[in-house]
Amino acid sequence: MTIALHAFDTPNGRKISVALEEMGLPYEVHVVDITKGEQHVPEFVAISPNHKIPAIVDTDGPHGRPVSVFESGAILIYLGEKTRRFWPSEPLAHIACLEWLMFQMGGFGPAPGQVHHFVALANEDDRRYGLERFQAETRRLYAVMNARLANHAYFAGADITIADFAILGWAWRHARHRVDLDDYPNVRRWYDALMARPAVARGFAVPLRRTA
Ligand SMILES: N[C@@H](CCC(=O)N[C@@H](CS)C(=O)NCC(=O)O)C(=O)O
Repeated sequence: MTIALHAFDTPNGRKISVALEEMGLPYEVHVVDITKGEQHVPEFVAISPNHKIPAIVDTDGPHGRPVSVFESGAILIYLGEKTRRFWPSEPLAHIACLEWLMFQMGGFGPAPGQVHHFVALANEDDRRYGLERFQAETRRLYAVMNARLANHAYFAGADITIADFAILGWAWRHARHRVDLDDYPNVRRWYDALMARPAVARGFAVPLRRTA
């Protein structure tokens, strides 16, 4: 059984490499260089119809047949169900895991992603409104996370879940969206605890970009 991970070196790609490492699943990387338009190649679009990374192909899917999955949240849930790891069965933790996974997919990803876009614009007039709007929203989301982590070790409670991997992928880019984690001490504590895990380090180290 091998899982093919089609991804690039971005927050949404890293969520999945971290989860695969933490779950101990065998996988191989297929780099999809989105800076070169490889997300539009028909073979990739066949498994990711929205033309975006990440996507996976599991040769050992349901009924023992290959299956492809796109959308990082769907991939994390698929892997959680497959392994029964980082995917709590206890009902309250299960609900919390889903809540914080959806929080990431719906907000803490789209908002900092816009900061990454506007920050890169050279023209100050073009960037000002968008940067102010999405930086404010991104910082508001960090404050929400900081409040949650004031009395929970991880987003779904006492244990690490796929919601943490989802949020970590974006928190990993905090400097790029101009957030100082020291302004959010509970997020800082959570971030440092996760980044200290060997499997998380492997998930961030696996090459998702071609060197040559
Ligand atoms: N909701 C999607 C978002 C995926 C996404 O935005 N991927 C970006 C890289 S992080 C991408 O492939 N961008 C290429 C493009 O937009 O052309 C998910 O979570 O999987």
